[in-house]
Amino acid sequence: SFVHKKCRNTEVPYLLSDLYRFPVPDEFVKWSKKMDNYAPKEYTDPKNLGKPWMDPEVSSISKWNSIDGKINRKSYVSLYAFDEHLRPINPMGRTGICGRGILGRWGPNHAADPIVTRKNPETSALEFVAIQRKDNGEWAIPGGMVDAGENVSETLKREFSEEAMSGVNVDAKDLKKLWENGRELYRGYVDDPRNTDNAWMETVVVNFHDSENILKNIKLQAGDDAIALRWIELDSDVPLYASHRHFIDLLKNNLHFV
Ligand code: RP5
Ligand code: MG
Ligand code: MG
Repeated sequence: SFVHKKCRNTEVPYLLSDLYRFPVPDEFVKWSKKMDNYAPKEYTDPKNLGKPWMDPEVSSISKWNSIDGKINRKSYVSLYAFDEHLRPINPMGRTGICGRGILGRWGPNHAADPIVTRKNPETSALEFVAIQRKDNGEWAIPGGMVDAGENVSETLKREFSEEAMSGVNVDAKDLKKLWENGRELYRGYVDDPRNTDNAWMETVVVNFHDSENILKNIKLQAGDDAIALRWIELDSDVPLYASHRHFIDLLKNNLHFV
């Protein structure tokens, strides 16, 4: 069964910090397995405190495991439990660091990942739009966080627009057809390098196939936190961010539409 890995990496410090994760061997990831020497450091990025997208302290949040006004605090994985400080516990197990890290929310941090595909007119290979992330330089699906009060279907389009079309209005650009036939591939946990014992990424992954070659007439361009953009073949083995390789594999097993 699945064991998260990228959020246990002890080779590099935690993103934008000089802190290293406490090493957690594979067989000790599950909380049910006792690990007496487990002593993860506590980290919440000080630069983010007070930002509008940051949660307040746990003591002022009451609607765990539910919809809390405009914020979805439900996990797609399971009901989550709490540690002795009343902080949500990562349902996939130990990560070697506690606190919120660089993430804004305690518990699940919801994102959306649009996989936009085409058949390359010259090579006939199936390709998807990938962006290069500014934070760690890895290639990734152009996804992003669900804003407070936003529907996931809006997040998918907005993030694609911001990161892959440098902010062009996705609806005005005659792109309606592209968004019409989204196919959901995944809904759940992401093995994101930012995850901690108390805060983790979850996402909804939807494939939009450009069967009518609408994007041929539209300028794709890296924007926001993306520093480069390119079409990558589904069959290529370029390393991808977080669980994105898994999401591409799910798509490859679901290609009856082409
Ligand atoms: C990943 O982080 C998700 O799969 C999504 O692609 C991304 C969202 O975070 P940001 O791109 O906003 O940093 O876990
Ligand atoms: Mg974004
Ligand atoms: Mg993003």
